[in-house]
Amino acid sequence: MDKPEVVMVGLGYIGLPTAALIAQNKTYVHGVDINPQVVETINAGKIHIIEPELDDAVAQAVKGGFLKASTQPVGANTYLIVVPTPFKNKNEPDISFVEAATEAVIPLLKEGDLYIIESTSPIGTTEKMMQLIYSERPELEEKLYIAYCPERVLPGNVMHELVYNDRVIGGVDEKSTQKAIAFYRQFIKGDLHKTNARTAEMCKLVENSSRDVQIAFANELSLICDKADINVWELINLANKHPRVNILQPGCGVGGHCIAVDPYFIVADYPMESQIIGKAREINNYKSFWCAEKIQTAKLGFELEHGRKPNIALMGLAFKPNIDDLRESPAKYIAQKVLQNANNEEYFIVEPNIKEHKVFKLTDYKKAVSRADIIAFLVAHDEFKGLTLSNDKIVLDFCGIEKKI
Ligand code: SAJ
Repeated sequence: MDKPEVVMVGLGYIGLPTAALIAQNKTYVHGVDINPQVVETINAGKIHIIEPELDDAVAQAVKGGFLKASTQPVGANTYLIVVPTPFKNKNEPDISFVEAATEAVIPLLKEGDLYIIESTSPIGTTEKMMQLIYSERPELEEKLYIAYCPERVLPGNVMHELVYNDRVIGGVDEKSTQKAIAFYRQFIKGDLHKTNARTAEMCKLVENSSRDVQIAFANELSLICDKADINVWELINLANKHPRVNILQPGCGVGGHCIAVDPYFIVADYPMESQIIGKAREINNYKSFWCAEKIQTAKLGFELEHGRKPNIALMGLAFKPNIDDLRESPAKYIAQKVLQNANNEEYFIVEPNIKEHKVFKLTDYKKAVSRADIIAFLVAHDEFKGLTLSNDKIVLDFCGIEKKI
């Protein structure tokens, strides 16, 4: 491989597709990951995550010599930081991976280099990293370009959205913003909107918090409608006939590694001000607990009525429909909670998008539905739509499969 122009630190769900996209453009990319197995897999032209079209993109990039992975960064012109920002203590953002990635590239930086953070980060992180860089390399002060540019791709459609979504790009100064825009312009067909680093950081958090708040509204309605004996699906459909109303769908809670996480980055730093954002998180978390309780109640009711233990089907484990990703999944949480209270009932755990799971014994969805007395729909996978269910089944439709309560 020729001298890399780009170093990509973090080869996960966003870093690897982005590296492949840049490499497809015949720009040399040196990918870095702390996991040697990930590095080995990528260098073999293979991938360690499931994402449509990513396998071909990585295979081509590696074969063409434009993408190489390693556990260590090397010198380049542009450094992209795309590592996770998990939680520490009680829902506080942990930027130690961003710090470690930055520390790893600091010795390699030279005048005129571009350093970009894409990782979801609390407000002020880019400025903090700038201070860290200049504290160790004071001779580079004002001589680097430093910017924040969050990703906003939807899992399952990453390769398309990476190219066509608009991006928000915020430098620590105007020249950094311009330099980062020129970099992304090479690969991205969506519009590139310029701002400052703090606004770009907040923008990412706000996008996901906005969706979380809107889903919380739908989930709150589902709790009210359950008590008020109103079909929430019909209600939302009717309310959405208003030209300026667009309510989202209730479900069994909010999952994934973004929407259920990012709002806490605002709440942790601005707890007094972020009342709605914090409450939305509580409502969406409570909705999962409520679903588990509903299953428990249905189970006890069945036993009282029939004098025997019911068979129970839990339909879906993924964090949203038609994917195999179980990270932060409310359906998985509900299954765990229900199984903790198991008392000799027979359970059928269903997840058509995965073959096997190390904790849950999986059952085919048709078999589960035919053998169960209680069917709890947790995820609206396509396979579950249009199933014929006999009238003697108790159906708990948490995700709108039947659009009946
Ligand atoms: N959900 C509902 N009701 C709805 C819509 C979603 O309960 O009406 C639930 C889903 O079942 C799931 C959760 O919300 O559990 C999140 O799913 P999602 O499809 O809304 O979002 P993600 O997490 O797959 O991706 C989001 C996207 N952000 C926004 O739509 C604002 C994506 O564009 C971001 O790039 C991604 O987060 C990220 O990486 O931050």
